[in-house]
Amino acid sequence: MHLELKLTGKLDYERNSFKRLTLSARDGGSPVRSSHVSVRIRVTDDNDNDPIFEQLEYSVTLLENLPSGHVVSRVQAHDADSGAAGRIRYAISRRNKATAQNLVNINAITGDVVLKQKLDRESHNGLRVLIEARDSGPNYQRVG
Ligand SMILES: [Ca+2]
Ligand SMILES: [Ca+2]
Ligand SMILES: [Ca+2]
Repeated sequence: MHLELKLTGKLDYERNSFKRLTLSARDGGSPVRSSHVSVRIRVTDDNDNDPIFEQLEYSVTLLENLPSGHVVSRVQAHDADSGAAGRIRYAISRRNKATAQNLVNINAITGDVVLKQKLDRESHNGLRVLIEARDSGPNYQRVG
């Protein structure tokens, strides 16, 4: 006997990584004779979730002349995938203006944003810094 199973929808590892089906076959005899078979489906994880920041915007007010090395803020993102596909690395975006790129560094793992130079109210007031989170999986997702 030949049996073909077709997917009628998308499998989602995050919702259900394991499925079990029981199939039965019966003949047309009298009495009916039947048997059952169980099919187990294991779903593996695809990198289908982007890292998502806890906040869309982080806002800090700082006193000028703070020393370099001062931790300005900590950003956090989450990624629903497992393994490398959910492991997040942070970076200061290359799309930032030079002033922002020269002013802060970010710890790729903790998300700590650290001053690289002393703050100057006259040149750094109202500065915006764009931070990226990306996962480490294949076909990584980058989110600004
Ligand atoms: Ca999914
Ligand atoms: Ca996934
Ligand atoms: Ca991911």
